[in-house]
Amino acid sequence: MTLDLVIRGARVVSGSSVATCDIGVLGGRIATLGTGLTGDQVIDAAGLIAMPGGIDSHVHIAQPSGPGIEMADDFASATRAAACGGNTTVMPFCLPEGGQTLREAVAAYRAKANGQCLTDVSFHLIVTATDPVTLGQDLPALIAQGLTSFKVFMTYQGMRLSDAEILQVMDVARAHGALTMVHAENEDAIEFLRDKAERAGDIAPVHHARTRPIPVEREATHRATALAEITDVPVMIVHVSNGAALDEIRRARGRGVRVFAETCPQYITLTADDLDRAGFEGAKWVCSPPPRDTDEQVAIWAGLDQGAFDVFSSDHCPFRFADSAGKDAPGARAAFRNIPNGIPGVETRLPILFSEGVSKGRMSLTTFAALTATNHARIYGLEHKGAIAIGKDADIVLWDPRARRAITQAALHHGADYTPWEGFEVTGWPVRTILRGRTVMLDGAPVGPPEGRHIARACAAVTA
Ligand code: DUC
Ligand code: ZN
Ligand code: ZN
Repeated sequence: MTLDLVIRGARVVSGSSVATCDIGVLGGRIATLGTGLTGDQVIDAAGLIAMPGGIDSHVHIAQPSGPGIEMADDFASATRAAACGGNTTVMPFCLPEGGQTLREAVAAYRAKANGQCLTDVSFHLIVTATDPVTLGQDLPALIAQGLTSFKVFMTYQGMRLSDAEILQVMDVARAHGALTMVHAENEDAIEFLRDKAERAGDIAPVHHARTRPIPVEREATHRATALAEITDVPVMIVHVSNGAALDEIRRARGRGVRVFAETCPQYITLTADDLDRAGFEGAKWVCSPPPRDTDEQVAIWAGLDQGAFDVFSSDHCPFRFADSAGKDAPGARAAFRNIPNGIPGVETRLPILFSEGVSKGRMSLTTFAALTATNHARIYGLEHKGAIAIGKDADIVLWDPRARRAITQAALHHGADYTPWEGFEVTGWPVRTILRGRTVMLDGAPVGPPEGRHIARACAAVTA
Protein backbone atom coordinates (compact mmCIF):
# COMPACT_ATOMS: atom_id res chain seq x y z
CA MET A 1 0.00 0.00 0.00
CA THR A 2 1.48 3.34 -1.06
CA LEU A 3 0.27 6.07 1.22
CA ASP A 4 -0.66 9.47 -0.20
CA LEU A 5 0.68 11.30 2.81
CA VAL A 6 2.77 10.55 5.86
CA ILE A 7 2.92 12.95 8.78
CA ARG A 8 6.13 11.91 10.42
CA GLY A 9 7.22 12.04 14.01
CA ALA A 10 4.63 14.23 15.72
CA ARG A 11 3.32 13.60 19.21
CA VAL A 12 -0.05 12.24 18.19
CA VAL A 13 -3.07 12.84 20.43
CA SER A 14 -5.35 9.91 19.82
CA GLY A 15 -8.26 9.15 22.12
CA SER A 16 -6.86 8.85 25.62
CA SER A 17 -3.24 8.38 24.55
CA VAL A 18 -0.39 10.57 23.38
CA ALA A 19 2.45 8.85 21.52
CA THR A 20 5.11 9.80 19.02
CA CYS A 21 4.41 8.06 15.71
CA ASP A 22 3.71 8.55 12.01
CA ILE A 23 0.23 9.05 10.57
CA GLY A 24 -0.42 7.44 7.19
CA VAL A 25 -3.14 8.90 4.97
CA LEU A 26 -4.78 7.28 1.97
CA GLY A 27 -7.72 8.64 0.01
CA GLY A 28 -8.31 11.40 2.54
CA ARG A 29 -8.69 8.99 5.45
CA ILE A 30 -6.29 7.89 8.16
CA ALA A 31 -5.05 4.50 6.95
CA THR A 32 -2.45 3.60 9.53
CA LEU A 33 -0.53 4.78 12.59
CA GLY A 34 3.00 3.46 13.02
CA THR A 35 6.68 4.16 12.63
CA GLY A 36 8.94 4.29 9.59
CA LEU A 37 6.00 4.92 7.23
CA THR A 38 6.68 6.10 3.69
CA GLY A 39 4.38 7.77 1.21
CA ASP A 40 4.12 10.05 -1.80
CA GLN A 41 4.23 13.15 0.38
CA VAL A 42 5.98 13.35 3.72
CA ILE A 43 5.50 16.11 6.27
CA ASP A 44 8.24 16.26 8.88
CA ALA A 45 6.35 17.01 12.09
CA ALA A 46 9.08 16.31 14.64
CA GLY A 47 8.65 18.61 17.62
CA LEU A 48 5.01 19.29 16.76
CA ILE A 49 1.80 17.95 18.26
CA ALA A 50 -0.79 16.35 15.98
CA MET A 51 -4.36 16.88 17.16
CA PRO A 52 -7.68 16.08 15.56
CA GLY A 53 -8.66 19.09 13.44
CA GLY A 54 -10.77 21.46 15.47
CA ILE A 55 -14.52 21.17 15.17
CA ASP A 56 -16.26 24.39 16.07
CA SER A 57 -19.85 23.35 16.62
CA HIS A 58 -21.13 26.85 17.31
CA VAL A 59 -20.49 29.52 14.68
CA HIS A 60 -22.68 32.03 12.89
CA ILE A 61 -21.85 32.78 9.27
CA ALA A 62 -23.67 35.12 6.88
CA GLN A 63 -26.66 35.14 9.20
CA PRO A 64 -29.13 38.03 8.89
CA SER A 65 -28.84 40.14 12.01
CA GLY A 66 -31.45 42.85 11.90
CA PRO A 67 -32.23 45.83 9.69
CA GLY A 68 -29.07 47.26 8.19
CA ILE A 69 -26.76 44.94 10.11
CA GLU A 70 -24.60 42.63 8.08
CA MET A 71 -22.58 39.84 9.58
CA ALA A 72 -18.89 40.42 8.97
CA ASP A 73 -18.16 36.96 7.59
CA ASP A 74 -19.32 35.11 4.55
CA PHE A 75 -18.46 31.44 4.16
CA ALA A 76 -15.17 32.18 2.41
CA SER A 77 -13.81 34.46 5.12
CA ALA A 78 -15.20 32.50 8.07
CA THR A 79 -13.81 29.17 6.94
CA ARG A 80 -10.50 30.79 5.98
CA ALA A 81 -10.26 32.11 9.53
CA ALA A 82 -11.39 28.75 10.90
CA ALA A 83 -8.68 26.86 9.00
CA CYS A 84 -6.04 29.37 10.09
CA GLY A 85 -7.14 28.77 13.66
CA GLY A 86 -6.68 25.00 13.38
CA ASN A 87 -10.24 23.95 12.52
CA THR A 88 -11.33 21.49 9.87
CA THR A 89 -15.10 21.54 10.41
CA VAL A 90 -17.45 24.34 11.41
CA MET A 91 -21.11 24.06 12.32
CA PRO A 92 -23.07 27.21 11.46
CA PHE A 93 -26.78 27.83 11.80
CA CYS A 94 -29.54 28.18 9.20
CA LEU A 95 -31.91 30.94 10.31
CA PRO A 96 -35.08 31.41 8.26
CA GLU A 97 -35.66 35.05 7.35
CA GLY A 98 -38.56 37.03 5.97
CA GLY A 99 -41.17 34.29 5.97
CA GLN A 100 -38.85 31.60 4.59
CA THR A 101 -39.57 28.03 5.52
CA LEU A 102 -36.83 26.08 7.24
CA ARG A 103 -36.28 24.09 4.06
CA GLU A 104 -35.89 27.27 2.03
CA ALA A 105 -33.47 28.63 4.61
CA VAL A 106 -31.34 25.50 4.38
CA ALA A 107 -31.26 25.73 0.59
CA ALA A 108 -30.25 29.39 0.82
CA TYR A 109 -27.40 28.73 3.29
CA ARG A 110 -26.15 25.81 1.24
CA ALA A 111 -26.09 28.05 -1.82
CA LYS A 112 -24.15 30.69 0.10
CA ALA A 113 -21.60 28.08 1.22
CA ASN A 114 -21.21 26.09 -1.99
CA GLY A 115 -17.73 26.34 -3.43
CA GLN A 116 -16.63 28.87 -0.81
CA CYS A 117 -15.39 26.82 2.11
CA LEU A 118 -11.86 25.97 3.14
CA THR A 119 -13.16 23.69 5.90
CA ASP A 120 -15.99 21.20 5.95
CA VAL A 121 -19.35 22.55 7.04
CA SER A 122 -22.30 20.90 8.78
CA PHE A 123 -25.38 22.97 9.52
CA HIS A 124 -27.62 23.21 12.55
CA LEU A 125 -31.08 24.72 12.24
CA ILE A 126 -32.62 27.55 14.23
CA VAL A 127 -36.30 26.94 14.96
CA THR A 128 -38.27 30.16 15.33
CA ALA A 129 -41.72 28.92 14.31
CA THR A 130 -43.87 26.07 15.50
CA ASP A 131 -46.55 25.92 12.80
CA PRO A 132 -47.68 22.49 11.59
CA VAL A 133 -45.56 22.64 8.41
CA THR A 134 -42.40 23.44 10.33
CA LEU A 135 -42.90 20.85 13.04
CA GLY A 136 -44.77 18.22 11.06
CA GLN A 137 -42.97 18.31 7.73
CA ASP A 138 -39.85 20.48 7.49
CA LEU A 139 -38.11 19.48 10.68
CA PRO A 140 -38.59 15.73 10.20
CA ALA A 141 -37.48 15.97 6.56
CA LEU A 142 -34.39 17.98 7.42
CA ILE A 143 -33.46 15.67 10.29
CA ALA A 144 -33.71 12.76 7.86
CA GLN A 145 -31.34 14.63 5.53
CA GLY A 146 -28.71 14.83 8.26
CA LEU A 147 -29.44 18.18 9.92
CA THR A 148 -29.84 16.51 13.26
CA SER A 149 -29.57 19.42 15.69
CA PHE A 150 -31.37 22.69 16.15
CA LYS A 151 -31.21 25.71 18.36
CA VAL A 152 -34.09 27.43 20.10
CA PHE A 153 -33.90 30.83 21.75
CA MET A 154 -35.52 31.78 25.04
CA THR A 155 -34.52 35.39 24.39
CA TYR A 156 -34.77 37.91 21.52
CA GLN A 157 -38.12 39.22 20.34
CA GLY A 158 -38.97 37.63 17.04
CA MET A 159 -36.78 34.58 17.68
CA ARG A 160 -37.72 33.44 21.17
CA LEU A 161 -40.06 30.54 21.68
CA SER A 162 -42.41 30.23 24.62
CA ASP A 163 -42.08 27.29 26.98
CA ALA A 164 -45.09 25.69 25.28
CA GLU A 165 -43.39 26.01 21.91
CA ILE A 166 -40.08 24.66 23.18
CA LEU A 167 -41.91 21.62 24.51
CA GLN A 168 -43.38 21.04 21.05
CA VAL A 169 -39.99 21.36 19.40
CA MET A 170 -38.38 19.02 21.92
CA ASP A 171 -41.14 16.55 21.26
CA VAL A 172 -40.25 16.55 17.55
CA ALA A 173 -36.59 16.10 18.51
CA ARG A 174 -37.60 13.12 20.59
CA ALA A 175 -39.72 11.55 17.84
CA HIS A 176 -37.04 11.94 15.15
CA GLY A 177 -33.83 11.58 17.10
CA ALA A 178 -32.41 15.10 17.02
CA LEU A 179 -30.63 17.24 19.59
CA THR A 180 -32.11 20.52 20.84
CA MET A 181 -29.67 23.30 21.68
CA VAL A 182 -30.96 26.06 23.93
CA HIS A 183 -29.94 29.69 24.33
CA ALA A 184 -31.00 30.10 27.94
CA GLU A 185 -31.76 33.67 29.02
CA ASN A 186 -35.07 34.96 30.40
CA GLU A 187 -36.35 37.50 27.88
CA ASP A 188 -39.00 39.04 30.14
CA ALA A 189 -36.42 39.75 32.82
CA ILE A 190 -34.02 41.25 30.28
CA GLU A 191 -36.76 43.43 28.81
CA PHE A 192 -37.73 44.65 32.28
CA LEU A 193 -34.14 45.52 33.16
CA ARG A 194 -33.43 47.06 29.77
CA ASP A 195 -36.47 49.33 29.89
CA LYS A 196 -35.54 50.45 33.37
CA ALA A 197 -31.94 51.16 32.33
CA GLU A 198 -33.06 53.13 29.32
CA ARG A 199 -35.47 55.21 31.39
CA ALA A 200 -32.53 56.06 33.63
CA GLY A 201 -30.45 57.05 30.60
CA ASP A 202 -28.09 54.10 30.99
CA ILE A 203 -27.50 53.23 27.35
CA ALA A 204 -23.72 52.68 27.18
CA PRO A 205 -22.44 49.24 26.09
CA VAL A 206 -21.73 48.09 29.67
CA HIS A 207 -25.46 48.15 30.37
CA HIS A 208 -25.80 45.22 27.98
CA ALA A 209 -24.03 43.14 30.65
CA ARG A 210 -25.82 44.79 33.57
CA THR A 211 -29.26 44.05 32.12
CA ARG A 212 -28.44 40.37 31.56
CA PRO A 213 -27.25 39.43 35.06
CA ILE A 214 -26.52 35.86 36.13
CA PRO A 215 -30.04 35.06 37.46
CA VAL A 216 -31.40 35.74 33.96
CA GLU A 217 -29.28 32.88 32.64
CA ARG A 218 -29.54 30.70 35.74
CA GLU A 219 -33.34 30.73 35.74
CA ALA A 220 -33.60 30.00 32.03
CA THR A 221 -31.03 27.21 32.30
CA HIS A 222 -33.12 25.61 35.02
CA ARG A 223 -36.24 25.96 32.87
CA ALA A 224 -34.55 24.56 29.75
CA THR A 225 -33.37 21.49 31.64
CA ALA A 226 -36.83 21.04 33.20
CA LEU A 227 -38.46 21.20 29.76
CA ALA A 228 -35.99 18.56 28.54
CA GLU A 229 -36.82 16.47 31.59
CA ILE A 230 -40.55 16.77 30.92
CA THR A 231 -40.19 15.74 27.28
CA ASP A 232 -37.49 13.19 28.09
CA VAL A 233 -34.96 14.41 25.54
CA PRO A 234 -31.30 15.28 25.73
CA VAL A 235 -30.50 18.98 25.54
CA MET A 236 -27.39 21.04 24.85
CA ILE A 237 -27.12 24.25 26.88
CA VAL A 238 -24.93 26.48 24.75
CA HIS A 239 -22.58 29.27 25.82
CA VAL A 240 -22.74 28.72 29.61
CA SER A 241 -21.13 31.77 31.19
CA ASN A 242 -21.21 31.27 34.96
CA GLY A 243 -21.12 28.87 37.87
CA ALA A 244 -24.78 29.21 38.92
CA ALA A 245 -26.04 28.19 35.48
CA LEU A 246 -23.59 25.30 35.49
CA ASP A 247 -24.92 24.26 38.90
CA GLU A 248 -28.40 24.02 37.37
CA ILE A 249 -26.95 21.68 34.76
CA ARG A 250 -25.25 19.59 37.44
CA ARG A 251 -28.52 19.35 39.37
CA ALA A 252 -30.46 18.31 36.27
CA ARG A 253 -27.87 15.65 35.52
CA GLY A 254 -28.27 14.48 39.10
CA ARG A 255 -31.97 13.92 38.34
CA GLY A 256 -31.02 11.85 35.32
CA VAL A 257 -31.61 14.47 32.63
CA ARG A 258 -29.22 14.15 29.70
CA VAL A 259 -27.75 17.64 29.58
CA PHE A 260 -24.74 18.54 27.45
CA ALA A 261 -22.96 21.79 28.20
CA GLU A 262 -20.91 24.17 26.11
CA THR A 263 -18.69 27.05 27.14
CA CYS A 264 -16.58 29.45 25.11
CA PRO A 265 -13.30 31.42 25.30
CA GLN A 266 -15.07 34.64 26.32
CA TYR A 267 -16.16 33.09 29.61
CA ILE A 268 -12.64 32.16 30.71
CA THR A 269 -10.81 35.27 29.53
CA LEU A 270 -13.10 38.32 29.34
CA THR A 271 -15.19 40.17 31.93
CA ALA A 272 -18.05 42.66 31.94
CA ASP A 273 -15.43 45.34 32.60
CA ASP A 274 -14.38 44.91 28.97
CA LEU A 275 -17.73 46.40 27.98
CA ASP A 276 -17.08 49.36 30.27
CA ARG A 277 -14.46 51.06 28.15
CA ALA A 278 -14.42 54.71 27.21
CA GLY A 279 -16.99 55.93 24.73
CA PHE A 280 -18.48 53.28 22.50
CA GLU A 281 -15.43 50.96 22.55
CA GLY A 282 -17.17 48.47 24.85
CA ALA A 283 -19.44 47.51 21.93
CA LYS A 284 -16.61 45.25 20.76
CA TRP A 285 -17.29 42.90 23.69
CA VAL A 286 -21.10 42.76 23.46
CA CYS A 287 -22.22 39.16 23.33
CA SER A 288 -24.92 37.11 25.02
CA PRO A 289 -24.71 35.87 27.63
CA PRO A 290 -22.21 38.58 28.52
CA PRO A 291 -18.78 37.90 30.01
CA ARG A 292 -19.02 37.99 33.83
CA ASP A 293 -16.18 38.49 36.32
CA THR A 294 -13.05 36.68 37.42
CA ASP A 295 -14.91 34.62 40.05
CA GLU A 296 -17.14 33.24 37.32
CA GLN A 297 -14.08 32.51 35.17
CA VAL A 298 -12.84 30.40 38.07
CA ALA A 299 -16.21 28.62 38.23
CA ILE A 300 -16.07 27.88 34.49
CA TRP A 301 -12.53 26.56 34.87
CA ALA A 302 -13.70 24.34 37.71
CA GLY A 303 -16.35 22.98 35.36
CA LEU A 304 -13.75 22.31 32.69
CA ASP A 305 -11.49 20.59 35.24
CA GLN A 306 -14.33 18.40 36.51
CA GLY A 307 -15.53 17.38 33.05
CA ALA A 308 -18.81 19.27 33.48
CA PHE A 309 -18.44 20.76 30.01
CA ASP A 310 -18.72 18.58 26.93
CA VAL A 311 -17.68 21.07 24.29
CA PHE A 312 -15.70 24.28 24.02
CA SER A 313 -16.89 26.32 21.02
CA SER A 314 -16.31 29.87 19.85
CA ASP A 315 -19.86 31.17 19.31
CA HIS A 316 -18.20 33.09 16.48
CA CYS A 317 -20.71 35.81 15.61
CA PRO A 318 -18.74 38.58 13.92
CA PHE A 319 -19.76 42.16 13.31
CA ARG A 320 -17.77 45.16 12.17
CA PHE A 321 -17.26 47.72 14.89
CA ALA A 322 -17.18 50.42 12.22
CA ASP A 323 -20.75 49.53 11.28
CA SER A 324 -21.97 50.27 14.81
CA ALA A 325 -19.58 53.07 15.65
CA GLY A 326 -19.66 54.78 12.27
CA LYS A 327 -21.20 58.06 11.39
CA ASP A 328 -24.56 57.17 12.95
CA ALA A 329 -23.14 56.89 16.45
CA PRO A 330 -23.67 58.31 18.97
CA GLY A 331 -27.33 58.25 18.10
CA ALA A 332 -29.99 55.63 18.12
CA ARG A 333 -27.47 52.92 17.26
CA ALA A 334 -25.24 53.91 20.15
CA ALA A 335 -27.78 52.54 22.61
CA PHE A 336 -26.72 49.10 23.83
CA ARG A 337 -30.09 47.73 22.75
CA ASN A 338 -29.06 48.26 19.14
CA ILE A 339 -25.59 46.78 19.27
CA PRO A 340 -25.65 43.42 17.50
CA ASN A 341 -24.90 40.62 19.94
CA GLY A 342 -21.82 38.64 19.11
CA ILE A 343 -18.05 38.64 18.84
CA PRO A 344 -15.60 37.04 16.41
CA GLY A 345 -13.63 34.05 17.69
CA VAL A 346 -13.41 31.13 15.28
CA GLU A 347 -9.69 31.71 14.67
CA THR A 348 -8.72 32.34 18.28
CA ARG A 349 -10.75 29.65 20.12
CA LEU A 350 -8.12 26.93 19.91
CA PRO A 351 -5.01 29.02 20.64
CA ILE A 352 -6.71 30.57 23.67
CA LEU A 353 -7.68 27.21 25.18
CA PHE A 354 -4.36 25.61 24.27
CA SER A 355 -2.47 28.45 25.91
CA GLU A 356 -4.67 28.95 28.97
CA GLY A 357 -5.24 25.23 29.41
CA VAL A 358 -2.47 23.06 28.02
CA SER A 359 0.48 25.48 28.12
CA LYS A 360 -0.36 26.63 31.64
CA GLY A 361 -0.56 23.02 32.83
CA ARG A 362 -4.28 23.11 33.65
CA MET A 363 -5.47 20.72 30.93
CA SER A 364 -4.13 17.55 29.35
CA LEU A 365 -3.68 17.25 25.61
CA THR A 366 -6.34 14.54 25.49
CA THR A 367 -8.89 16.69 27.32
CA PHE A 368 -8.10 19.53 24.94
CA ALA A 369 -8.75 17.25 21.95
CA ALA A 370 -12.00 16.01 23.50
CA LEU A 371 -13.30 19.52 24.22
CA THR A 372 -12.34 20.97 20.86
CA ALA A 373 -13.02 18.10 18.44
CA THR A 374 -13.83 14.59 19.65
CA ASN A 375 -16.88 15.42 21.76
CA HIS A 376 -18.33 17.71 19.08
CA ALA A 377 -18.15 14.81 16.60
CA ARG A 378 -19.66 12.33 19.04
CA ILE A 379 -22.50 14.53 20.26
CA TYR A 380 -23.51 15.96 16.89
CA GLY A 381 -23.00 12.78 14.92
CA LEU A 382 -19.99 13.63 12.74
CA GLU A 383 -19.18 10.00 12.29
CA HIS A 384 -15.92 10.32 10.38
CA LYS A 385 -14.52 13.27 12.29
CA GLY A 386 -12.97 14.25 15.58
CA ALA A 387 -10.20 11.74 16.19
CA ILE A 388 -6.85 10.63 14.85
CA ALA A 389 -7.81 7.01 14.37
CA ILE A 390 -7.80 4.54 11.52
CA GLY A 391 -10.77 5.05 9.20
CA LYS A 392 -11.46 8.64 10.25
CA ASP A 393 -11.10 11.57 7.87
CA ALA A 394 -7.52 12.81 7.87
CA ASP A 395 -8.50 16.08 9.56
CA ILE A 396 -5.41 16.98 11.52
CA VAL A 397 -3.90 20.11 12.99
CA LEU A 398 -0.21 20.39 13.78
CA TRP A 399 0.65 22.56 16.76
CA ASP A 400 3.91 24.22 17.67
CA PRO A 401 3.58 24.14 21.47
CA ARG A 402 6.49 26.56 21.90
CA ALA A 403 5.28 29.30 19.54
CA ARG A 404 4.59 32.48 21.47
CA ARG A 405 2.65 35.37 20.09
CA ALA A 406 0.19 38.09 20.86
CA ILE A 407 -3.17 37.85 19.15
CA THR A 408 -3.63 40.81 16.82
CA GLN A 409 -6.34 41.78 14.39
CA ALA A 410 -3.69 42.40 11.72
CA ALA A 411 -2.74 38.72 11.66
CA LEU A 412 -6.27 37.28 11.66
CA HIS A 413 -8.33 36.27 8.65
CA HIS A 414 -11.95 36.89 9.66
CA GLY A 415 -14.14 39.62 8.20
CA ALA A 416 -14.51 41.52 11.48
CA ASP A 417 -12.48 44.70 11.91
CA TYR A 418 -11.26 43.91 15.42
CA THR A 419 -10.60 41.07 17.82
CA PRO A 420 -11.74 41.16 21.46
CA TRP A 421 -8.39 39.54 22.29
CA GLU A 422 -6.11 42.21 20.82
CA GLY A 423 -2.72 41.86 22.53
CA PHE A 424 -3.66 38.65 24.38
CA GLU A 425 -0.47 36.61 24.80
CA VAL A 426 -0.57 32.93 23.95
CA THR A 427 1.89 30.05 23.98
CA GLY A 428 1.14 27.39 21.39
CA TRP A 429 -0.13 28.01 17.87
CA PRO A 430 -1.46 25.83 15.03
CA VAL A 431 1.05 25.82 12.18
CA ARG A 432 -0.58 23.48 9.69
CA THR A 433 -4.20 22.43 9.16
CA ILE A 434 -4.96 19.37 7.07
CA LEU A 435 -8.47 18.64 5.76
CA ARG A 436 -9.05 15.11 4.47
CA GLY A 437 -5.31 14.83 3.77
CA ARG A 438 -4.88 18.19 2.04
CA THR A 439 -3.17 21.17 3.64
CA VAL A 440 -5.55 24.12 3.96
CA MET A 441 -3.35 26.29 6.19
CA LEU A 442 0.41 26.48 6.39
CA ASP A 443 2.35 28.79 8.71
CA GLY A 444 -0.60 31.08 9.20
CA ALA A 445 -1.59 31.40 5.53
CA PRO A 446 -4.68 29.81 4.00
CA VAL A 447 -3.99 27.34 1.21
CA GLY A 448 -6.70 27.02 -1.45
CA PRO A 449 -8.74 25.96 -3.30
CA PRO A 450 -11.90 25.92 -1.17
CA GLU A 451 -12.86 22.26 -1.26
CA GLY A 452 -14.85 22.04 1.96
CA ARG A 453 -17.89 19.79 1.83
CA HIS A 454 -21.33 19.74 3.40
CA ILE A 455 -21.39 16.96 5.96
CA ALA A 456 -24.69 15.27 6.71
CA ARG A 457 -24.89 13.76 10.15
CA ALA A 458 -26.20 10.60 11.62
CA CYS A 459 -28.53 11.09 14.56
CA ALA A 460 -26.85 13.13 17.21
CA ALA A 461 -25.95 11.66 20.59
CA VAL A 462 -29.59 11.23 21.45
CA THR A 463 -29.21 7.58 22.16
CA ALA A 464 -25.85 7.88 23.95
N1 DUC B 1 -26.39 33.76 20.82
C1 DUC B 1 -25.52 33.09 20.13
O1 DUC B 1 -25.46 31.89 20.26
N2 DUC B 1 -24.72 33.72 19.30
C2 DUC B 1 -24.69 35.08 19.12
C3 DUC B 1 -25.75 35.81 19.77
C4 DUC B 1 -26.52 35.05 20.73
O2 DUC B 1 -27.29 35.59 21.45
ZN1 ZN C 1 -27.17 32.01 21.71
ZN1 ZN D 1 -24.25 31.59 18.88
